[in-house]
Amino acid sequence: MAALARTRRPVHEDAEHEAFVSDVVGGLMSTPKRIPPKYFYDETGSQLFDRITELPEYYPTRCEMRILQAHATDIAKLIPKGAALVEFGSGSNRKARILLKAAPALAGYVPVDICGEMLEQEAEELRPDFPHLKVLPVAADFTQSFELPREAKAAPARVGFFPGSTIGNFEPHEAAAFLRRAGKILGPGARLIIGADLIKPAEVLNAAYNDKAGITARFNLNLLARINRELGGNFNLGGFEHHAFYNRERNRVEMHLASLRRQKVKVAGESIDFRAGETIHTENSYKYSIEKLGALARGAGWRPLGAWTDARHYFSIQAFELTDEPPVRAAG
Ligand code: SAH
Ligand code: AVI
Repeated sequence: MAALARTRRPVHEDAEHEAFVSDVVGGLMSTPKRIPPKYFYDETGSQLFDRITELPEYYPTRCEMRILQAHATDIAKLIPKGAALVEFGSGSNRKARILLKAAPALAGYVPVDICGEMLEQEAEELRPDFPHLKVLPVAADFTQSFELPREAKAAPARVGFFPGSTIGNFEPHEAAAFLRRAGKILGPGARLIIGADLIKPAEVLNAAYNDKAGITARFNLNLLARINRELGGNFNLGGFEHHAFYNRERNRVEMHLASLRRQKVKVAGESIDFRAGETIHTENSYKYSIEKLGALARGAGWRPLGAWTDARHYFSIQAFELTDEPPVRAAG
């Protein structure tokens, strides 16, 4: 009995596993085949993403860090005294560190991430550098509602931070739903600071998602390795290839895994057929204009407070405050 209890997953992990099975099997049985990008981020995927951020071709991280450093004082003025900073998709925390230094009156920091391993490790590293700050990590999926820790709810206000252009990995209607949900989670008086990648020449975008060292390809293919490990899949990683390209009509970079031949793959006991050249669509990375993101946020109940960009207009940081009016509901 004791041995059985040790090998069983806790109830919330059972639910996460069931969702992973149904999203992957459902997605692979759809036409076109697709898998949500949130499943990239197991421990290996998170480490590969960190390597992507260091690549010469992947400009977004460097651009955003520079904008944050250059405008930290102005951005920090928008953070109320005693507030809690809630970072959605915190990863390595390194951008939050810039805000935490610039806004010493922050009382708490709530990094939220789907990758529990990375979350705990990064929180441990942050605590000694900010001894007066309450660091309250939350392992959660921000595509759904979740509870903030009691101490963060008790703070006089909460400021959301959503850097990295992770908002671009949503479809625009999902981004609007996220913004409405963030308003509910953060509550009255909330502010929100978003980092969003901007529309730019296709060559720059194509290079950023097709790095010469092949790290983005490994990040993409790791999804299949994760499915093999966690869902009893038998993907042959050599039978698939990383495809990424800028789709100009839709202002998004698309990532796919293309089957190099006709093949059959088993996942969670289901058999999936691939035609030669057929792809699994694994990620969209939408590129915005400041106006377009502003309009999306307004429709979701947020009023623009300011926007900052770099000299080349490659990336933007935009700040919003929650309005009292109920957000405009999407039709349907
Ligand atoms: N904020 C960091 C990391 C961005 S990468 C930066 O700007 O560099 C995207 C991060 O969001 C990863 O850490 C990933 O684990 C997390 N993430 C992706 N989808 C998520 C989801 N649905 N819920 C919670 N975290 C998610
Ligand atoms: C996390 N997200 C915003 C990254 C992006 O650029 O869309 C993930 C990524 N995919 C490929 N490279 C980086």
